[in-house]
Amino acid sequence: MEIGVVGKPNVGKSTFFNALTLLDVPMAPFPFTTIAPNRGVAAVRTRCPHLDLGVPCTPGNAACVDGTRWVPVNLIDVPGLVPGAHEGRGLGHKFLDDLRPADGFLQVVDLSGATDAEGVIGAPGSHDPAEEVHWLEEELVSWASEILARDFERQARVAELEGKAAEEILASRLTGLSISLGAITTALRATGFDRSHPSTWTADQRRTLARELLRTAKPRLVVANKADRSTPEAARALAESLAPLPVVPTSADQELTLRRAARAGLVRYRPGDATFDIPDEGRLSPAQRRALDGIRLTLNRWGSTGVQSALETMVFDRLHRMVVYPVEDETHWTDGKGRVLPDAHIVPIGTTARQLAYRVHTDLGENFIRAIDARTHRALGAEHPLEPSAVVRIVARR
Ligand SMILES: Nc1nc2c(ncn2[C@@H]2O[C@H](COP(=O)(O)OP(=O)(O)OP(=O)(O)O)[C@@H](O)[C@H]2O)c(=O)[nH]1
Ligand SMILES: [Mg+2]
Repeated sequence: MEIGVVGKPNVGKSTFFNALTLLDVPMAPFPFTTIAPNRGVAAVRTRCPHLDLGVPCTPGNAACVDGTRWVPVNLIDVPGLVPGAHEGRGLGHKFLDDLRPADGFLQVVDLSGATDAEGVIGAPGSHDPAEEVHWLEEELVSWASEILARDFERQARVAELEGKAAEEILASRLTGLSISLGAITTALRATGFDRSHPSTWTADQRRTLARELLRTAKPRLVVANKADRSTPEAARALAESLAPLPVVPTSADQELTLRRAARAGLVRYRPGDATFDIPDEGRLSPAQRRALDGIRLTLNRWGSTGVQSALETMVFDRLHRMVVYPVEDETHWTDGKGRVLPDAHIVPIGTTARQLAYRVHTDLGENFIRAIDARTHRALGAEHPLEPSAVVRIVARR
């Protein structure tokens, strides 16, 4: 799974990305600091099932800290997008194409309203962050419409002659865009267009379809950043004007400071926490102390820096994902080497036992006999949808 961090220049995308990945990509108070996409690994939290088993786990892909599993999620930080990006403005065309594999978009905006459409900093409140959410959606729709449009009519006519459904043509046009056939069907139904004659669709209709496809297959969440320079009232007003799009206020800069300070042993802080503590005040410089005082104000006012919760809201609420744990031994919850709960997989809610088998290994999927729920020891058929946090043994023909 991959999530794109998008937005206009200078709103704090790279800071947000660095806070979540603890990488060191360049950040600076001017537009177009990022000129090529950055890829990194963030993590979402979930309660580790080893707490139910009563035996410590031996995590492989996802660290376990005090009973919380940190399950990896890929992030892409792209350069700032400006109005006209889909026509190639500010190299926008290339950056949009870098977002093809993304399953969803976190759009970072400057909640304090100090950043204009080109990323130039002005007075707080001089720009309405809702505006860029609207124009960025139009850029994304234009970009997706163009992908649909290329050679569409000719291909659609050929497909009609061969008796293929519109879904098939769309799926072939959209390969590499991480849009499932299910999402295509849903989007197409929502438009009500004539599915047997796609060659008759107008450019306007294709745009409507592109909009529907993005809505279905690429969920968005608005990260209202620089909250430390704004107010909860401003966040509420933005959320109201953008509803039903979810808005999560953040202070990426402060989350990054906290994570770095925690890594250096200067504070005790777990990402997402509402507080931190300082084991040894004497180790802090006056500047560090001032920064931490400022962060405390944010935490008191907003509950957390919001960064971890923005990512988790995206993964669990917007992308409807859950975490499941395949094991080879349903009694001890171990793999073949005796490791307890070694792997955590993020999968769509509703994933069936056989689908999980395929994810673990194609052979397991093809030779699937049944699965066993390690909590209840009940057998699960191929089409049985798994529960969040399920621990499952897959039984396959050898
Ligand atoms: N006050 C405040 N400043 C922030 C916050 N997050 C980022 N900044 C500052 O905003 C400026 C831009 O940050 P970047 O992370 O480089 O922004 P970007 O969106 O990646 O910018 P481009 O790559 O140029 O598009 C830097 O000076 C950051 O320190 C925040 O939460 N609060
Ligand atoms: Mg950047």
